[in-house]
Amino acid sequence: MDPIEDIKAKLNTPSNIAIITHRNPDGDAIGSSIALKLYLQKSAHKCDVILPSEYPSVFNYLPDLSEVSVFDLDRDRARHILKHADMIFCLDFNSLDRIDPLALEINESTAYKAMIDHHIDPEPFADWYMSDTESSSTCELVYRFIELMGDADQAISLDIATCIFTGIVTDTGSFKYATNPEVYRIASELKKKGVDDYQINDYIFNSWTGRQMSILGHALRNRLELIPEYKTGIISLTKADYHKYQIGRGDTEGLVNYILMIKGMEVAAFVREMPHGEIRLSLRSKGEISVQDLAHKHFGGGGHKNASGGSSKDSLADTIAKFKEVLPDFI
Ligand SMILES: [Mn+2]
Repeated sequence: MDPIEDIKAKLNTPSNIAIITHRNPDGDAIGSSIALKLYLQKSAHKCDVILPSEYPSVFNYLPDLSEVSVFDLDRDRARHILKHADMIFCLDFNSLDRIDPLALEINESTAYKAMIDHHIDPEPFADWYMSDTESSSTCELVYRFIELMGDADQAISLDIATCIFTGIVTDTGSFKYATNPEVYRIASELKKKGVDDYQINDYIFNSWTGRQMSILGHALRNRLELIPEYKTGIISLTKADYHKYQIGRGDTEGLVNYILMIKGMEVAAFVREMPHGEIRLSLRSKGEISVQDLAHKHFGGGGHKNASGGSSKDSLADTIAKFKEVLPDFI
């Protein structure tokens, strides 16, 4: 049977549906989750969105955001939703370590699990998959899912369109990367629905605080190292930086991308020593250079070819040294 017919059959009777996305949810994670919820609700399903951890306030404009359940803040409510769920949709992640403490609950649940995602190598924990690494975003896939269900034109409200557009804009950096012909077609359809693309871009990208700007200034002025022979730049932040600048969740979002704004740079690394001591890496690249392979092989990470991340148990200095050592193999 056509996979979409399977899920259509499952969705034929009103169900309790939990929609889960990854930890530290971004615009694609939140946008796709709420879009799917608003869509499924129209068919008399009872839907709840569960985020493993808190969301950035940048996305406060999204419809229905106040209704989401945050596992870190209210475990009882999230557990209650999962306990009564007949179906669980897993959006914008494909391995259970992306939702850590929630993974246990998912594993124990006997609900029918459906995954909609665009990352490589999905783990086989779901019953139904819509997985496409060529798609820009999970939001693009949710749009296509609604189309395949057969009622995109009627079902996609302005609220749903706003959610979907948000994920596309965030995962493509406003149509700068990871695009494909479909995503422009879908954006056009969403615009026809009345999406205020200017306003959404303004909310997402012109939302810096003065403190965040100071962190960026410090990082670029004092913590940027360029290695021209490898077309690579590294920004590193120490635990002391985190204390001095009171750096919190989301404050360093997008920092790594500044390196690629320097002409000739093709690899960007943002390496930081988190306040609790863990070393984390965010990696970006241009063209055929795969930072995903680098992160996968040496830093226990993954992601996409041009945008990936990982972590290290070594010190900050040793992690940077190791990165420089393995770098030439991937250039
Ligand atoms: Mn995504």
